[in-house]
Amino acid sequence: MQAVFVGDVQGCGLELERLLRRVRAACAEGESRLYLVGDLVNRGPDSLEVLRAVRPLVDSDAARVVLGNHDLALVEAHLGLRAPGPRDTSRQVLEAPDADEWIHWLRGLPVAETGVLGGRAFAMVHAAVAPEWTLPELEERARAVEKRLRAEDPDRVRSFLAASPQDDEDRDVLARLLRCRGVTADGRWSAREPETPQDAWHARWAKRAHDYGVVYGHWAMQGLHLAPGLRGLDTGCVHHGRGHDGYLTAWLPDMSADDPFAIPDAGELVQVRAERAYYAELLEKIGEAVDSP
Ligand SMILES: [Mn+2]
Repeated sequence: MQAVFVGDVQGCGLELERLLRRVRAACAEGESRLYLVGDLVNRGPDSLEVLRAVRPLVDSDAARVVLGNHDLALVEAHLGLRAPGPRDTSRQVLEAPDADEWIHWLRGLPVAETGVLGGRAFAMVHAAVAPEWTLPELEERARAVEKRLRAEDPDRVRSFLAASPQDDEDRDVLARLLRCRGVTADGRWSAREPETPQDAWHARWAKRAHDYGVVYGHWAMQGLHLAPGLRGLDTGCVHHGRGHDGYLTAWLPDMSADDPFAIPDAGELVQVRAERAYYAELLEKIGEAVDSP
C-alpha cells in the first residue's frame, strides 16, 4: 500500500481537495493510505470543512492523523483553558452545533503514529521527537499522553492540559511533540526558531544514527526539509506570500526502497500552490498590519 504523507493543512480546504485529487491520480494503480502531520485547522478559511473531509477517511482507516498544536488549542479552548484570538479562524469548529463531538474526536487523535515504509521504520509526529528517543521510547511516551487526553472525565483532561510541564512529564512530552523546534546540549527544548546555542531538534536527532525515519510538520518558516531520515512537510500553505510562496505538500515514499528516507529520494513529491494569501487576508480583515516572516 502506498503511503501518502501530507503537510500542515491549517484550514486550506481547497488546496487539500486539489492535492488529494492529484494524489489519487498518482496512485491510480493501487491502494493508498494518507498520513496527515496535524494542524488540520486554524488560520485558513475552512477548518470545519477540512475536519469533515478528513474524519471519514480516518474512520475507514484510509487516513491516519496526528494531533497538532492548533488542533490541541481547540480542545483547550473548549475546556475553557484559553480564549480564541482574532486570528483563530478555527473558532468556527467551537461554534458548530456538533462542537462537542469534534472536540471528542480531536482529543482521541494519536500524538505519534508509527509503522514501516519499505525497509525502514518510521514515526510521524506534528513537530518533533527528542533527539535521544528510540522508537519504542517514543511509542511508550506517546501512548501515556494519549491515555490522559482520552480520559472520560473532562475535568481530568482539563487538569492534565493545565499542568505545568515542569511538574508533569506527560504534559512536557505533549508540548514537545506538538511544538518543539530547538534543543540545547543539556536536553532543554524550545518552541521558538532555534538560536545559538540551540540547534534544530532534527540536527541533534540526526547525530544519533537512529534506525527509524521521522515525518513531521509545524515548521513553515523552515519549509520543505528533505534530509537522510527526515521529511519535514510544512510548506506553509496558509502562509502563502509571507516572503515566499506557500504550498500544500504530499510525500509519496518509494515503498520498495530499503530506505525510503535516503537522499536522493526515489519517491515523489506532489505540491499544490496556495490559491490565495490567506494569512495576509485574515490580518487585513481583523485590522492588523501584515507582517513578514
Ligand atoms: Mn503546528
